[in-house]
Amino acid sequence: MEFGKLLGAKTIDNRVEIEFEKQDVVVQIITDEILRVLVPCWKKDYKSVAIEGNPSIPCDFQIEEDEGAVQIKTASVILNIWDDFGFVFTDKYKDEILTSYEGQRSLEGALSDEAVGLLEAEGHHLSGAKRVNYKIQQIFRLNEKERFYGMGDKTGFLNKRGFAYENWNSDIPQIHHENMPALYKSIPFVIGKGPGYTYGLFFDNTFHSYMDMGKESTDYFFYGADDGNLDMYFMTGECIADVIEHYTYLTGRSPLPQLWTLGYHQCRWGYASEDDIRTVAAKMRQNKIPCESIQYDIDYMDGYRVFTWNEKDYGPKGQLISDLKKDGFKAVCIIDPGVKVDEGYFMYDQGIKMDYFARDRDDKVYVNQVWPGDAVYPDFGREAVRNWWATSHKELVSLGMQGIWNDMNEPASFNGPLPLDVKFHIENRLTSHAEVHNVYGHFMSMATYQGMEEITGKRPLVITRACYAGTQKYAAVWTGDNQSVWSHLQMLIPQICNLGMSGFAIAGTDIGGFGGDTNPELLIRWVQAATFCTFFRNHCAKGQKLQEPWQFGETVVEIYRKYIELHYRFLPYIYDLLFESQITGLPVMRPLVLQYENDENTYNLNNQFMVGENMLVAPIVEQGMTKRMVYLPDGNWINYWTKERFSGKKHIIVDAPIDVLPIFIKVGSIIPMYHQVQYVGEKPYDSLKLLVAGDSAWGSHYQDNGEDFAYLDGEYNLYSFTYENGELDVDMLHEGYEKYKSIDIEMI
Ligand code: MIG
Repeated sequence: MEFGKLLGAKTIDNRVEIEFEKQDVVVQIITDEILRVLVPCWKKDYKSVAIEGNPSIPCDFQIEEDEGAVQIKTASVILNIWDDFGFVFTDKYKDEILTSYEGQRSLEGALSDEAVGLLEAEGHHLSGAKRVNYKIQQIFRLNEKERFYGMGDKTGFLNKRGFAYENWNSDIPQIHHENMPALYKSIPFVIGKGPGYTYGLFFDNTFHSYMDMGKESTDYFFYGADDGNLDMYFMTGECIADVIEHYTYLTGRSPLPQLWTLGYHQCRWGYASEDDIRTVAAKMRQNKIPCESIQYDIDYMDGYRVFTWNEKDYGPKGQLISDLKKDGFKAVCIIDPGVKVDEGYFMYDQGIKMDYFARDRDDKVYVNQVWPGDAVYPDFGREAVRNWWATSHKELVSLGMQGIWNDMNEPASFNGPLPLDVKFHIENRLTSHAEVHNVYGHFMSMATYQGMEEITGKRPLVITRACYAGTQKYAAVWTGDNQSVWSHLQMLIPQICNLGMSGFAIAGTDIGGFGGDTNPELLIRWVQAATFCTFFRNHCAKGQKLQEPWQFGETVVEIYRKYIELHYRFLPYIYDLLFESQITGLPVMRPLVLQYENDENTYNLNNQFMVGENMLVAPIVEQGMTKRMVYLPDGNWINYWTKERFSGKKHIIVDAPIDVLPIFIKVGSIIPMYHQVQYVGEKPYDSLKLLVAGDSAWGSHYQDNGEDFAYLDGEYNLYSFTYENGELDVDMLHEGYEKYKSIDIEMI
């Protein structure tokens, strides 16, 4: 990208258009803390998929022009730009935060264009070895101490420094290892943390993009993309939490879910009939393992035709669902995007008639293969197609379906990748797969959310595998096809924490591992580590060892039950955090660095996490381990099980035999808990228990009907609790819902 000399600048409303000899740049002042820097080399009026509406808030800014330089100053940031699009962001004290790198990338060891061509022809569209200058590219100076967080579901560790990634939603059934360039999701958002500064960078471009966070060089990091604009949102903040708040202000927040969706779910790809499902459901209740749903994977459909029911193996429509409902089970089923090519099948016929499927370069409906064999791809970027898809959920809902799980929406394909020139739309604009690929899952989730909201009037449960920045407004996520290996249990913590710092407050992994055979120890340690996940599901693949807890004997059942029960006891705490998340964008599961960011011990802490601000969890994620080192940050902490007290800022060794998940409660906090149930709705949650940590403690709590949108009209309660001198004081910050009959306390 070439810019040349800076010639001048003009201000129009909140935009500063900077003219260079070769390529103009637009700086848009979104808020005092958020600046958008757009290099419109592709489209000047690009309408974001991630950011809906106009996020700009009028604010004062000053602009100063000097020869060959422009300075833009808000109350919080100063941006200086000069010739050749050199720039530096500083804070209001003029301390440097982020600076462009003026040198070239060092491409030693890079492949020739010819070699890259060969690799790509072979289908290596994620060739980590490919080192070229990208059509769209921005290089930044790298501080020796800089660390990076966020970036969605990328594998590896909490801190992304020293690794390189790609954004190209990819169905990867092979084992996910720590060096993987990409998985299912593209969230081109990173939080940078250097000595004394914090910032966020969101690159709003849906084409295949690349983020090298200091792997190629220790001097710089860079962003690259195959096409589109260079469209960067720079966010400043005093701390990581500020940056997350700004990012989720732009791209949206995970909406409050229905309470039951946060409970435990059991699944298997391979429950082949209603008998399988009935048996598993019955065993859940017999074994007294609380459970909300046995989720229906692809076999419930008739020949993998979406929105149909396999009556042969799953019985008459609606019967199984309504039978299980009597026992408190909610129904959740999978819906893939691929529509079977099959004349006479309503989805295919309707879609063809209405021209709702993507077309190839010759304008023929594009066909690839997925589960139903030959299949076509709905063009979800169009509103009409989304409306059609949304409405298509009606029959399933009338049968009792309460949640939808969207899979294969990278989009996945069995007959080679979809060519980049397959024609899709983004709203009314015709474009190609190259631009739509990374937002295909986003638009599908949007359609599903819309359908479930319109049809049920409840808060939709949509779970998606593929997504883009901003999809958190419509869907919860799971991390796809992990495997039953210890390294994937270890990865759960950084992966869920980074998804959380990327806006996805509702997320989980397949407990026990999806591929491969799990074993008793691994399954137990997994359910323990996942106890505070907001999407809490055991799932595994066809052909693998059965993975319900009772497959592993009575001891496993007992320990497994203990942690499912613990999850249910702490449901109000998890729910409270999701309520707060709508205001702050913060997740439930947080890395320690989010709360204690000036403490060096937290910078690279991959094996423990916080639940909100008041609970610290340190799971065992290594085979054979029964003790572990735990870092307790500033403050005083109480071991939840032993009640032992510790002062923080130190490492301790804690016992963790197979039935123990080490949990520490922060002194001074009050944590709400519910009584034990077998499923949400079994008994009314009409009483609350407060876990009071210390002689003087404070907490708050949110309560509503847990189902619909009445809370938006004020039908909720917000409590504030103060415990002092042996007495609990309850203050109603908002009163609009039936209050608890009793509130008890348990001192810890
Ligand atoms: O190609 O529907 O990640 O959870 O069980 C496999 C079958 C397709 C992949 C999902 C997994 C699901 C499976 N699906």
